[in-house]
Amino acid sequence: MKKIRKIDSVEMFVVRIPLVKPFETSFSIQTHREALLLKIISDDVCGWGECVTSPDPYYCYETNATASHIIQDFLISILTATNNFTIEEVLQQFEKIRGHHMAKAAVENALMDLLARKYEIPLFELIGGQSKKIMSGISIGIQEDIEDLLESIQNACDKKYHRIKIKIKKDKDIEILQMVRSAFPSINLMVDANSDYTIEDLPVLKRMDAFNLMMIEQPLSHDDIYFHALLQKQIHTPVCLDESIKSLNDAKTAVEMGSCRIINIKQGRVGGMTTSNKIQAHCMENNIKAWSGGMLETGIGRAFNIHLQTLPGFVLPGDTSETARYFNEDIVDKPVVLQPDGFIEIPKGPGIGVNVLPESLNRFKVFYKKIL
Ligand code: OSB
Ligand code: MG
Repeated sequence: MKKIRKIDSVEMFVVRIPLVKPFETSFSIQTHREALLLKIISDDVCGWGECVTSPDPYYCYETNATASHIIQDFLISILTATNNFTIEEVLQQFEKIRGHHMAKAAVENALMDLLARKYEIPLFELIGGQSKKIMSGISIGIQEDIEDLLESIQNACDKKYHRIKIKIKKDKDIEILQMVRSAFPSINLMVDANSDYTIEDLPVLKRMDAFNLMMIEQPLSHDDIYFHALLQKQIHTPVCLDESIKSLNDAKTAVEMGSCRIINIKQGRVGGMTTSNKIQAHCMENNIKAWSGGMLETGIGRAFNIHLQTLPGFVLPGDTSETARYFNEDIVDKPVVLQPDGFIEIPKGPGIGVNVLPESLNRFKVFYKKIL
């Protein structure tokens, strides 16, 4: 069992990086990625983690402020109270804190990177994955103008993205899908509603069956599992859950109830790589397809998502896009780029394989605190 001896230092940063274009969903318009980062050092080895929270609680209840509170006032004290520990042991202790999976994931991620670097292996090896090319996927925000949407889809096709997801919301759905499908009859297409509908909207959700979509992601409430099961029984298009799955137990419940045929595993949302690994294994055993979601992560979180997809349950392309799709400049040394066939290479080297650039970190930094 790979162990960490003792935590020597913990630092927290918040960086605020402008997006190349605002990103609109049914719940917000984002112009920047404001990311809370953790740097943990043990025996001169350093690991980085990124928290997938935002400043606001519109995607889920956690925010940068709640994560900062939970990390500083609870999680780090658990870490410093033990020596010679495995990550599983730490996670077991984290369980006494209810929820706050994003805060927990940030700490777990930093420990994962640190542990892989300590043993000089790439992160995918630490989690038991197989080296391979990673599929790409792009998530296109809600566009004011249909021409802009069609152009973004064309650009994504030209880059050979393996699947295209478009954000929808009530009254910005059927008409848009008709236009997209007539312009692009055969692309791998899916939609993400970010919880904008209720079961009363069944008629409109049924109409989406006409568009040969790979799936409808999170149509109903962010905390619902029951009504998604009713919905899945009445539509042909696979339902994919995102917001509703915050833990292994949620995934088991959804599978048991038939609430979805696909799960979007965001490692940052479910508490980290370890839980994601368990969820993908559970999906495989139950014929549920999984893919890796994104939260507009910087190069740090993006690298974790890439390594995660070396596990066999990740059978569908995820929201893993090029760095340049979101940022002109990032805080790590290796941007994510698409190969001519649309695949992504795992960054080489120990740990997550990318390194934080101190100068860029400093330039985008809006907050810093030495916690330990
Ligand atoms: O619902 O998947 C989502 C971004 C922020 C919050 C929620 C979601 C998203 C995305 C973009 O769809 C995913 C990405 O490219 O990182
Ligand atoms: Mg989603």
